[in-house]
Amino acid sequence: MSASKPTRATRATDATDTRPARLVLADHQPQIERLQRRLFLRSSLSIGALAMLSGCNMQDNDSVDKVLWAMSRWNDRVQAWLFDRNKLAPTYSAREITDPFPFNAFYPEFDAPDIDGSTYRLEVSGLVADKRTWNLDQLRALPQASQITRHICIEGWSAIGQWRGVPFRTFLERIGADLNARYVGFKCADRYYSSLDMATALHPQTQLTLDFGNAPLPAKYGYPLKLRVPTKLGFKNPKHIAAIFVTNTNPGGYWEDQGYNWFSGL
Ligand SMILES: Nc1nc2c(c(=O)[nH]1)N[C@H]1C(S)=C(S)[C@@H](COP(=O)(O)O)O[C@H]1N2
Ligand SMILES: [Mo]
Repeated sequence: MSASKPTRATRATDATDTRPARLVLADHQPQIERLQRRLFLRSSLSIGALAMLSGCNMQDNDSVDKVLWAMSRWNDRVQAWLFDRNKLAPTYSAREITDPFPFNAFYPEFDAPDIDGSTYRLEVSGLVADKRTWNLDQLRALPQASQITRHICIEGWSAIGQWRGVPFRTFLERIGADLNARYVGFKCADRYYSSLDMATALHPQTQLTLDFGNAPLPAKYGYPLKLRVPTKLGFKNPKHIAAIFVTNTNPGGYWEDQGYNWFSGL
């Protein structure tokens, strides 16, 4: 961090801020909470630890934020490096399925998008050979697989569900995606968006899901198409997918861009 380039504002605070660290820490509480969410630390970070890690003036909100984002990106790289592309998420038996399954979105259930399956087209773009759109019959004609896995939401609940659909690797191969690209991005019908590292996109349990239980996805659970990623937290499982793109530029995500750790692997 460039503690060597203080702004005029920080120099002014330096000279006058003789408050105890506890009060300075209180000023930065929202940023520290965001950092804790990114790093999933249970213990509190002290002002001293943060200052030491960053070598950064703790009175400058701008540079504090830059340090926190830099630490989160570093954390993404470590998690990506630790990710075992062959390790499977636990699977469960049919009698362990959670009923009723919880709904979650950034809006209430009655606002879930109402999509007409007969006119629905999935868009494909970016680093792929075949950019044709897909309708639901074409997606159902691809090989399908079923899984009973646990969905874990960062808000503090988890539930076991059954999903069926196209192994995402099969889909990426079918569209001639550049499998050496770094990211796959998702745009949803409700303005939600998210993205995955390519290793997770190619993981054997990552699924382009059409069915929940033994029926098409209900509106609240992502009709007509969602991504099921049992190796990631729930917010990295986009529902109501409208477009998929392959890219080398990190597309971020709805919660990711508000401070939730981007990798969020389990
Ligand atoms: N399109 C869309 N996808 C989304 C969300 C959303 O608000 N919109 N919320 C995410 C979050 S935080 C969770 S926990 C899961 C909830 O999925 P469920 O309703 O099937 O339990 O969807 C994820 N995918
Ligand atoms: Mo969530």
